[in-house]
Amino acid sequence: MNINFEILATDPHCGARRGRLSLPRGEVETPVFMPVGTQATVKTMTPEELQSLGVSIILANAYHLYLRPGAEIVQAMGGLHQFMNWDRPILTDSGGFQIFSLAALRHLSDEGVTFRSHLNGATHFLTPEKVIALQETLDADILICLDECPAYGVSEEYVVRSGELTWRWARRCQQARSRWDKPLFAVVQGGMWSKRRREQAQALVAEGFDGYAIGGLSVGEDKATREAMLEVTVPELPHHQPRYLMGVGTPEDLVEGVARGIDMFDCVLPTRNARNGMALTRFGRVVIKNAEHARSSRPLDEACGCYTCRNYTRAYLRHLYVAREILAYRLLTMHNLYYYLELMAGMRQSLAQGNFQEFRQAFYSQREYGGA
Ligand code: PRF
Ligand code: ZN
Repeated sequence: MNINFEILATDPHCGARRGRLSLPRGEVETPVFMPVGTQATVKTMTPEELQSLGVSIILANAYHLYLRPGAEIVQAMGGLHQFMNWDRPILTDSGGFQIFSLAALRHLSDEGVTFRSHLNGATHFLTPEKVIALQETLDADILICLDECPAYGVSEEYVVRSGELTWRWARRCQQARSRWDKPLFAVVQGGMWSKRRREQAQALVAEGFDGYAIGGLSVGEDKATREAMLEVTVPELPHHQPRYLMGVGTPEDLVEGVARGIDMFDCVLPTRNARNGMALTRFGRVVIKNAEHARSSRPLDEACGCYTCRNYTRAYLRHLYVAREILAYRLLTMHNLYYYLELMAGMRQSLAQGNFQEFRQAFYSQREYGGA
């Protein structure tokens, strides 16, 4: 398929660009943050709440839905969108990463990967062909190739052989597609070796995918290494196609990723941290259980327009969190997602107006001098 991705503006001082991805289920303005809905739910949020936050696309995970409830059940319920009552686009990750991070007793062969379910220990065998069929059965809007994400710190030799496997699997994913109307992204691996990143990107680009994901980052490396890997990988990718940085990250990672030419992001950080009592704000992190908030009549952030900040004090949020009330997780998730979406919207606006560098500077000075 020829993916419908339009570049609307670029920044002359860095790789940042503003774009629009048009999919049958809706338009996605980029750069975009995709909230993580691993198990066909963005934890604690209803689809209506996500829509009111301005979420245009979410992520789901083929591996998790394959294990539970099973793709046949989702299909019988009318597909993933009808099942979860979300009618906007969904990108499904292949599960490549989860198999390597969650499943027990993995065995890799050229043919595919055998592993034990992290839920009940049952043995499963997944191939590139099965993973594509799975994502088509779920009726996802963007599909991701099966890849191997090498652990941080493995040898260069391992990364080379693993990268060749990821490339062969990507080719098989490409051939296995029966629904050509669905964009398929390949995953660039290559560990922390610039040369291997470049080679892997070139080899995958030669096969002609609809977009490119950058995997194997935020696995233990420092920020400078992560940024260096982006700087060598992105220039190898076609300008006119979307680039997706998988599972990365912090607000700084989003700003620095955009500056290096990334269009799409996902990360559990805003939703997971919310459930751990951490709010992310323009000024930095707020640990809501801290005693300093016990009598605070301030919201998390005075200037935040989210439902939580418009209606609740830190004292109340702290009380709910300490008492383990479910509302605490909901209210903090709502704030964190609002903050991430606002940050992306701010970057898109600054790119459209030609002042992304000023936006980037303001982002850092707020964090330095703001104080939470
Ligand atoms: N591969 C896949 N999904 C992923 C990753 C990867 O390397 C990562 C690494 N940060 C997150 N999600 N398929
Ligand atoms: Zn807020």
